[in-house]
Amino acid sequence: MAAQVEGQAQTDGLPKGLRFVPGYLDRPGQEKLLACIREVVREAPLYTPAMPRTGKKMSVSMTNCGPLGWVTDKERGYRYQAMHPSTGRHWPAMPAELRHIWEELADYPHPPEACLINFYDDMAKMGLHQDRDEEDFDAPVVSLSLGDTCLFRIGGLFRTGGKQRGGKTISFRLASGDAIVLAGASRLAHHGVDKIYPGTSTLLKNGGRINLTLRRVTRPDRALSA
Ligand code: MD3
Ligand code: FE
Repeated sequence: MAAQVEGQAQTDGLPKGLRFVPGYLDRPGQEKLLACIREVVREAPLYTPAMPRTGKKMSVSMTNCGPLGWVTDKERGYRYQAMHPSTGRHWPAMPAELRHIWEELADYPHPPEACLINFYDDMAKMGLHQDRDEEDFDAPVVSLSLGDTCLFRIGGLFRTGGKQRGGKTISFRLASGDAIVLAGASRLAHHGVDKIYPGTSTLLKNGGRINLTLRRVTRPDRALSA
């Protein structure tokens, strides 16, 4: 891990609870997962979400699989819902492959409820933000990267959130097949994607990057039945 962390201080500011697993999926594993994602996208097409209030479109396109999916629009803002916003259909089921990855990495006794699929073209980025639309922050978030490498940035722990964006951040590259597990203190850290490095992977024929985030949304004791 240290070898892939850029900058002077390789652990300073790195939130506790973040586990970086470079090369978690080998090439055949990446291809198998990509085939699952292609099937999901066929049923639940990628769309470009809009930011709350301003209605400004994100540069990343998205879809989901699993019982719940993360969405945003101008009127209703960030939330989880059971239906795709343009097709009005339920999200496709969580592929077994993804449930297995969660079991291997999450160290959490309940299954994931949402897999957000982000697609980045060469120009796309994601500003610093926290993931706090979930009810259950005790569950980790598990992220998998496919395709072109990106420059990922993460800050320290901001207990109350929102007010300390000036704090130190560290940046490192996420390449195809890399996994990150965000547990404990790192679960509420600010993070974002500053840029994509075009042409760094041959996995996606037309280039770009896919990020999958596996998430628990509801508290297990109040879980929706699937
Ligand atoms: C740190 N996605 O979908 S993945 C997101 O590469 C998101 O598409 C980025 O941020 C991407 O919300 C980053 C790594 C990641 C995911 C969730 C986190 C880092 C996180 C949740 C809390 C802290
Ligand atoms: Fe996020």
